Amino acid sequence: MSPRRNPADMAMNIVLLGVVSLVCLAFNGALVSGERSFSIDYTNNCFLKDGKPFQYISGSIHYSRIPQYYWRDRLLKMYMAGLNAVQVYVPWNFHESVQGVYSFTGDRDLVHFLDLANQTGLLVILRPGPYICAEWEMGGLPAWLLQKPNIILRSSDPDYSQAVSNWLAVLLPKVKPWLYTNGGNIITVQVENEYGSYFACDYNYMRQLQTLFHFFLGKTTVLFTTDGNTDKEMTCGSLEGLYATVDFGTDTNITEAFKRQRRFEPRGPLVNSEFYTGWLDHWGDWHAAVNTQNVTRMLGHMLAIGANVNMYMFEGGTNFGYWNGADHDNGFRSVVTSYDYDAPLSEAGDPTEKLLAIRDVIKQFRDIPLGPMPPATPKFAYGFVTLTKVGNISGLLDTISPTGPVLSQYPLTFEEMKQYYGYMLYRTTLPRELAEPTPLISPLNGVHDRAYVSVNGVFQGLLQRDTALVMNVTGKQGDIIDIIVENMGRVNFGSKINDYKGILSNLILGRDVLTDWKIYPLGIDGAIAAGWPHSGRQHSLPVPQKEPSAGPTFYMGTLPPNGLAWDTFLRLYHWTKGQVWINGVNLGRYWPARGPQQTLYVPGPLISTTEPNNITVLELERAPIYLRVLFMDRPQLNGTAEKS
Ligand code: 6GJ
Repeated sequence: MSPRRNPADMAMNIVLLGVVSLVCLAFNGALVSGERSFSIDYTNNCFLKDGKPFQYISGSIHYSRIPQYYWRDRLLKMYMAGLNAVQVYVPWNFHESVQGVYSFTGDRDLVHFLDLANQTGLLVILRPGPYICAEWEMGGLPAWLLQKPNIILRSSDPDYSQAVSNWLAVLLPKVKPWLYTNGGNIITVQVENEYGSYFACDYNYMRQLQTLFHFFLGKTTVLFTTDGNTDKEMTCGSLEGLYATVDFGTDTNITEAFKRQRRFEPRGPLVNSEFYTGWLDHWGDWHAAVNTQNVTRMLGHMLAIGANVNMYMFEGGTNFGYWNGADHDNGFRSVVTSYDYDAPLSEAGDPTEKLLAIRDVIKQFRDIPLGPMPPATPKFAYGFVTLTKVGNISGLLDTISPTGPVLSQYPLTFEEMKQYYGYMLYRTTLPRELAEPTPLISPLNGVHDRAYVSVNGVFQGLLQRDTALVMNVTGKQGDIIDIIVENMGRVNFGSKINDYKGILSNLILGRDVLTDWKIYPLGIDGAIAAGWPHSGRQHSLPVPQKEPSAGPTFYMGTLPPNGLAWDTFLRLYHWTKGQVWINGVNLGRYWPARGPQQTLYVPGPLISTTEPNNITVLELERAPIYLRVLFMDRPQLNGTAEKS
């Protein structure tokens, strides 16, 4: 039990910390000649921007979680809230999903995002990883790295190092012109991400990264690390030559945390790189929220002592498609589609009471822009749409698996199949008559992550990583058993980030090991982006089903145009779990049966004002009898979570 601290001592500590730091802010450094500079003043314990003391008040925003159309809107709201900087992750896998194929256009146009931030008057704290955590798929690392079975990620493993070097050789030259000293707005660059939280503690890896960052960005670039608020994390995560910063939320003692930073950086600015304004949700959690008063009280405290603060998150956004990550602490827990994070700007970019309260704090420390806070974007309740059944996955393989199956005696992983996201069909036949319910077992917990089991097209149940390793099957010898496996997002934190997906070890049915598999890659997104199932189909009138379909089944419908393309929120009342596409765009996963998220954010720009809007739903378990979905004008993220 640590001795209780005398409040007077604590107050004195805060005063001392503050005085030392405030000296810097009062210091009128000689203004260097007109050239731009950004550096650390180790004498006066602050950053210097163009030779003058600088304190950043920053917020995290992830361009990969916001449609490009809305980037300027969110950035302007952050600027009007009084921020002078934004902190930005670069997810490697978002730009190199396929090895050697790079994408920096549209919603991946990083340079455009940097330019918009610059135009908006915001500096940038760039965090290019290469690992970023962020509740993002595999912490931003591309899954194709796992093609080397024993790769040691986030280390000086030669294959990992080579891939990192190749990636940074593409990325860093793109951002170099945007460094503040080169006329851009990037003031500091983070190396790795909380490396001290990772088991490897490989200093050679960190030195390799330091060398690469200096090589591509220049040796005067201010490089830093961020680690959790413990000595162990700061020890393994920091490196000579990289400025060590700390992160902590409202449950932490500020003095203690910055004292810890001082143990690693005796001189230099105080920095909290991730001050948690909210928190994330996993499927099955109760919706997370962080008290606004606690946020504003601590923010005021840190700013008062001259600390530099980045609020994580300021605008969270959405894990569209399959981009959500997962944690593996008490078992596998997949992060929900919404990254609202209870942040000052909502998932849809709406200013919240928390933002206004934070702005009131910032006003005490710096002039904030004159003028009104831009309003929430308009929302519209487009109402109900009734869907019609298209068919189950097993019956649609000509369309969604045109290349046909790969034959293998034993199951292959997603990575071995070179399909990294979404769903995979594993098919074989029953080796014998199973008149009585017979256990289908994953003895080594090898189903990653969820498997939907059908026999001759009839859904019989599911297996689930860590929690459902056995289910019963009946059928006749030679019947076809289809197992559709869902990748629910790769672990993004800790030692289990090398998160292979699919059927990783043999399944046993009764006393037989199931073999002789036909493994179908499922190109669902490609088929839907190409217009399936709406193209070339008569829109049959929806007929209420006598029995709701069970098992992985596609449904389709259209939302008629009404001249408005406003944000909306899709509620799938009484549906179970699945995926939604609108006009070919994958909105992400829904799981109202587990919650807490009950609605999916639909950005207005996805909606056509003139053409029917194509809706495609893949329901994995059980659809309601009346195949209706509802477009609402408000989100519901805190639905009752079924505790299971
Ligand atoms: C940060 O560490 C991370 O750097 N963080 C979280 N970490 C989970 C730790 C569990 C013991 S949750 C929210 C943030 C982001 O993941 C951030 O990328």
